[in-house]
Amino acid sequence: MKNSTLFSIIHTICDSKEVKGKKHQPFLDRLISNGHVLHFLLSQLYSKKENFDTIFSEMLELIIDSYIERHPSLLKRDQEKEQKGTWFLSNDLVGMSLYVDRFAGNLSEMPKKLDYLQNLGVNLLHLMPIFESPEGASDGGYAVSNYRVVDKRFGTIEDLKSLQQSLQEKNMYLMIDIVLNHTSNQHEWAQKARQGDVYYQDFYYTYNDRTIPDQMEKTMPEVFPESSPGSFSYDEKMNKWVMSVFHNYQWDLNFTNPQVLKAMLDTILFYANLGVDVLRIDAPAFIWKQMGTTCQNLPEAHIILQFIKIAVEIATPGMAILGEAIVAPKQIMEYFGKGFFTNHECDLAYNATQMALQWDALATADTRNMLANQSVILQKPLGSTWINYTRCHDDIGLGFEDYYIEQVGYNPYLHREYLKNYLGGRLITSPSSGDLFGVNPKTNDARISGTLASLCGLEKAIQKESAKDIQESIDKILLMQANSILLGGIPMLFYGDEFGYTNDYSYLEDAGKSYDNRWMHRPIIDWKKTLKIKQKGSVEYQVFKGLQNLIQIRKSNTVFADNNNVEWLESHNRSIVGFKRTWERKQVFCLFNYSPEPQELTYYVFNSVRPYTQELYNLCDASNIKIGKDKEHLSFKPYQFYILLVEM
Ligand code: OTU
Repeated sequence: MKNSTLFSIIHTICDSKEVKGKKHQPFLDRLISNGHVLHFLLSQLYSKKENFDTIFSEMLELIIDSYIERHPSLLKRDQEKEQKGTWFLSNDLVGMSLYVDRFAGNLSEMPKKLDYLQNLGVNLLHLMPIFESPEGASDGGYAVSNYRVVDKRFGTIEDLKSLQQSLQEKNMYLMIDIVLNHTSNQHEWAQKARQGDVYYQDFYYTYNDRTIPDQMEKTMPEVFPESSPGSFSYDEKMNKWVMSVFHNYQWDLNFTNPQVLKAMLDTILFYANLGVDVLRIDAPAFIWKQMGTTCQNLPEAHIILQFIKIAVEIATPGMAILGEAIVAPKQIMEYFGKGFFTNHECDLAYNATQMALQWDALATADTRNMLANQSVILQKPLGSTWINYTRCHDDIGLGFEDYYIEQVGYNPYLHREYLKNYLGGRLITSPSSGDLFGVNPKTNDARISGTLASLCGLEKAIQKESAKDIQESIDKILLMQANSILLGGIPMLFYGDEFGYTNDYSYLEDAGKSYDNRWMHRPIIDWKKTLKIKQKGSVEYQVFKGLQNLIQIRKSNTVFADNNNVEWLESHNRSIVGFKRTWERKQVFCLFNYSPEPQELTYYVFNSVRPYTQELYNLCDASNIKIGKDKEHLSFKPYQFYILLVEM
């Protein structure tokens, strides 16, 4: 498209909507300078469509309308974020994911819980899906039947708006999901498709017989092999097969249809105008399908994400995008955008590789696999960041590469078997009480369910009434949290973990949940139990206080902001892993002992700072440690960690 043509389209739409003059100049600059990029991205997807020009104009209109609708207070917030530089890299951010109903009852109760969260240090709130979803099975809200109506279980859109207000007043941030890949089969589009409406059948992938589904299933991995085998379901009413990669009630949206992208972009910008600060794009790896492939991580999926990102940058620039791509390590990296689109795809991604590797280290007392994988993880571009976490609402997948397992001398098959047995509750000698999830006998694949505390041994320790084991599990919980809180990126806690909730087996009584053991680690909070965080010496007190202290340390040292300033260390002890973070005139050594035994680390690790100091300041307990001779050792208790500051 010629410049003149593009600019004239943009000016015509803007003029007709009174978007002109000085007041709108920053927006117009963003629109004009990104117009070609939008056009280029969209044309890669749909240029062969007859009505491509109309589609492009409609997308522009949507972007302009969303800007017009943006509330002045949000425009101001956009500006403030812009002035902060890249606001989400800050060491001040700490998040928590929670289910509104299971944590607080409903949305109108949430503002009352903000003091509790702030006291812990949390200032970014991730609400698990709250938009309308069917009453029975709904995959915890990830089967959306209406993207604009808050489910009555949680309250109303007004409740959501007033929660956003309260957050904004307290300088806190809001994160919600857009479930982009699929809708519930109860969504209006699906309902119309089932009634035979061809227009809406084209919103999904529908087939008259099994010919194409059979061919496609040959290369598509199964996501939920136990509860929803295969990737297609038969719908009796429609008398057609429909693609349903996740559960059979979650129908995959057909993004080869530009109307689908338009409708989803519209929703995304609607969420942005609710004041959402971070938008979690659910399952982005799956949004484009092609025969003969795994239907994951395809180039077009990245194009869609880039298109969304550029649209958001123009219309509602304060909203950051988090891509929930839980895929192979190298593939996760691609979601930050490549080449021209570096830092213009997803601003944030889950550090799923690191998360799984911490569990690997905990189960084996061997950190070499974690260390080996850093060469990939450290490729993250400067300007994007990680969500670091030990647990979330999903299972733990052992998605790291076999290559590195071999490199450190293990047999990948046996190594994974061991991890599944140890963490998944199949080994009597293991302190962990988790369970296997998504067991696939065809591929021998399985993931792991269980809360942080139960996987760290607290559940079994309490059953055994062993004070020693209880203490050890608390140490493990804090070790795991410390590792992910101090690494570059935003730490995302999972509700309940902040005071050591063990597995909740009540889901087994609920037919809408019993088929999915991920519910064991999605507890219903008993607020009487949270009072125990004030009882000195209690498990809850120790876990909460320990976490609060770690968060405080992160927040009060800018060295923990994500400036790609992480350097992993050679510890010469396979149980101890550590990294050094450097910023301005400060260096912090973070060192973690993943072993149940005491360990030693030679002072050699600190050689680089000897010219500046003979002492290290331990931020964990405000003590000083003298740097000994090379041949002397710094001692670690089982599962102990150090956070050692040096000023230069
Ligand atoms: C996401 O999950 C959600 O986090 C899950 O809770 C949903 O069930 C799912 O999407 C469907 O909406 O797609 O890219 O083991 O790790 O399904 C990763 C399952 C996803 C999850 C995986 C994940």
